[in-house]
Amino acid sequence: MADVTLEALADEQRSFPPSPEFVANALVTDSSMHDLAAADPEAFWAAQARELLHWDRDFTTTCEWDLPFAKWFTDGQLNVSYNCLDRHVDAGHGDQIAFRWEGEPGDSRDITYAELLAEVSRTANALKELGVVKGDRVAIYMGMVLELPVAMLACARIGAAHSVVFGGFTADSLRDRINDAQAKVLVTGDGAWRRGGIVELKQIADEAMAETPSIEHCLVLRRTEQEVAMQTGRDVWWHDIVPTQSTECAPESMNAEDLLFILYTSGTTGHPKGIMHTTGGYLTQVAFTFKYVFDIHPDTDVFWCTADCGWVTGHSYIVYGPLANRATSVMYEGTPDYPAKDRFWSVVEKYGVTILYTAPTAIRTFRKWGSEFPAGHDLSSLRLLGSVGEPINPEAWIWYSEHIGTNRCPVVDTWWQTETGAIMISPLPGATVAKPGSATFPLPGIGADIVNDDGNAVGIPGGGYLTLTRPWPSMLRGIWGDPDRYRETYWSRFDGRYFAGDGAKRDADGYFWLLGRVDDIMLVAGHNISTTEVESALVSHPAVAEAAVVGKTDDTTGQAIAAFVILRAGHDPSDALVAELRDHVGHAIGPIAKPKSILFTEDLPKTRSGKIMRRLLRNVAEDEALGDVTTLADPSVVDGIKGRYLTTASDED
Ligand code: 6R9
Repeated sequence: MADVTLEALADEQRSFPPSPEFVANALVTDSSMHDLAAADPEAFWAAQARELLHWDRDFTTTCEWDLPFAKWFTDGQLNVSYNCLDRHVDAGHGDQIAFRWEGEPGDSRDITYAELLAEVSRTANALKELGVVKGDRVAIYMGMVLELPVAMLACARIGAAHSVVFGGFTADSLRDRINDAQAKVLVTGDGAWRRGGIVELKQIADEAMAETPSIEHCLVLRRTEQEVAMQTGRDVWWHDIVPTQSTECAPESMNAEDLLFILYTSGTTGHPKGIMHTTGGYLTQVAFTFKYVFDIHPDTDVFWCTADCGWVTGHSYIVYGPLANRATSVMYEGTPDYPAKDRFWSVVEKYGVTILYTAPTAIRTFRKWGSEFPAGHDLSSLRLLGSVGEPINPEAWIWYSEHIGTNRCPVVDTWWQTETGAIMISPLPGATVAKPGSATFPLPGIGADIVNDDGNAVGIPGGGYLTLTRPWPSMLRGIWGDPDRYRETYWSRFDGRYFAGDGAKRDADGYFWLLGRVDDIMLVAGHNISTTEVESALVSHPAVAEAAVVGKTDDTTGQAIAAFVILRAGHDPSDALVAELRDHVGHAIGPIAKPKSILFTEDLPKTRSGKIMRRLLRNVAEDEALGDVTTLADPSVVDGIKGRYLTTASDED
């Protein structure tokens, strides 16, 4: 990969060391943990596994590596729900609040560790009554209600694997996921609140269940209270079967390599991949990263991860990481703009949130709406901020740090994937000097490297493909039912290395910068140009809230850059602004990176987890059919852009 954009950002880099106030109470303040792990990564993980978790039976082997299949702590035994609940209650923390739940309509509920344990045990007994046994799969299709983590933990308690399907997916998506996993029970709700309206979960589930022969029962939670159809013999109300169960349910002692869950990720093509995560290694790395990346002090912190439990971020940092560490977390049911654009900040203020973990798409949207929304609330409880899901543009990082963190809070930009299970590249907030836009360094015990097309390490500085060089405890154990696809997708591109699909570079100081999916990287006049860097250059202009760029076929340069730009409040589209933005990018990166066309738009096509879908913009730019749009959050967005692109996009020069 040519390094045309590599030096460009160098003089814009600013360094943010953690403040002395933060360092004074931080768990990690120097490089000793990195050094310890580097000396013997396996011994390091074995020590973490024993320190952070309770094992019913200790393990004698740490890692068995039969490339591409890894096993961790194989002969150890443990139960995930015991580690998340019972041991804290047994240690006298039963009255500590596990979740401070905020409903979208404004209702709320606190649940203590003791209450959560009781609720999980009752639900586990109810699942047993519905015929679920160890080794079965249970599909969960719910909104962000407390019963969603309860259902996940209930599965873990009895040794059934869960497959959570995001509550915004269609009946077809739900049906395909149920059938692929052969789930026996579906847990859902009557409906879910979304911006004051109801998502008809049960109705959608009924449509899906018309073609899912493996489903024997459907457990239905009442939340939105509209009429729903209940099929006799198959469908059971939660309130009829759960509350009457015993609160005693012995946790099943599981082997470390037993399946904990399947989570489907769409990938770029074809049918979704059921990513498999197992018990001991997953919980070890999730507990470790939650503790040290978020510098958790369980007696005083209030942690809030704004993701949905339908994504891996929700699995690892709403449910398993926080509970394994006996944290108190906020869980919020709704969207950031309901009933008003300050909802997040009112939640932070109401619960005294100390650590906030959200996504760049949200941060860019807040920046677009304007700083008056956070400014109207007391955010002084915050002490640490996190970002996940996409590269965070330096400008968005700085806005987050200034307007949400009021220049006091470190920002941790955390790189990881559904497949990695837990955070892989991230600052340790009390020890790492941050640079806005860089995820900084691999965590202790993680091996990451950047290679070129031939698979050779590119050195420092240098750019190319991000790879992982050795197995890690929470790595995916495969794709459900498809070992060949597992090998082919992740382990065939570079010999002996895991290929993440992301481009990356290291600057002269060795900091990692994620450059976007390699499928999106543009080839202009023989130079590889990363989408992330051009988008970040656009976002660094004061008029720009958000930008997406794609390569479009061009007679002279092979590909030319087509940009789609959302303006910040108070700025209007004009030809003069197009020229100004092109110059701005040329100045920031180099003339070769200037977008050939710029289209102003109100919205961009995004996945339901907020990632920009550049593939669809590429189709628009090339005037091609759109292809698969099932993972799109709002399909009308692309049609809108398409109509305007074909009539107004002016190819300059
Ligand atoms: C956790 C999650 C994974 C892909 C990943 C990368 C992008 C996530 C990022 C980031 C740059 C970060 N990504 N975090 N890119 N910086 N801090 O998002 O999992 O939904 O599987 O997506 O997201 O492209 O490969 P998942």
